[in-house]
Amino acid sequence: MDSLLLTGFEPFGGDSRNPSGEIAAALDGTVLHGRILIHSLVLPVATHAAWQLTVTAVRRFKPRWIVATGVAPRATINPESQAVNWCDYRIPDNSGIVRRDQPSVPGTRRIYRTGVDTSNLSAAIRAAGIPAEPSDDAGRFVCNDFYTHLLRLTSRPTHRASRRSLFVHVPKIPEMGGNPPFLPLADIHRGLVALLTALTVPHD
Ligand code: PCA
Repeated sequence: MDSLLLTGFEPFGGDSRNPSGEIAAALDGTVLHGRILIHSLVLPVATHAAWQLTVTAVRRFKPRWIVATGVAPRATINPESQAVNWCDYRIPDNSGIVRRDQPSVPGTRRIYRTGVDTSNLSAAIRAAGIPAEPSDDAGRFVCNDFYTHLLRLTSRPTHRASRRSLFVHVPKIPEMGGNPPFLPLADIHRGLVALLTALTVPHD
């Protein structure tokens, strides 16, 4: 059976919830199209530790797709079309590190793009009744930092998940409090299942 690695993050910045990690954990063991097994990881909000765990899981599960998710104050689900190789953390990560004005990976490209069609996937989420649109800015915090590492790894043509890795930002849930916009957890869950189903649809 093929596999798909799905990651989400733990809560951070004083929040007690993070829908990305909760939904990743809930989808662990789900089978898509009767032939693709989801392996999930809930990652610490600290890029180095999160990336080490991901590399270990990629070696173990050899996924054909890697979908990473995180929460951001957005009104819609946003498949991210690119990572910018630049960090400018506005708050410390969960290990207390603040990376200001520095590259994520020194001495390499400034921009990494996904090979996945973010417009198609957004349309698939909307077809399930959930608001979605592509984004070209994953921020300058841990999610973008992590996405730079992910796209750099999977830009190698020989990688099993070459051009099949993606980062998705999801909105906050109402239980997190603070300012809207929010989307209910069940809606984000449904939207991500629609995305994963469309991403892995068999072409034969
Ligand atoms: N969102 C943060 C990091 C972890 C998460 O869920 C971000 O957008 O960078």
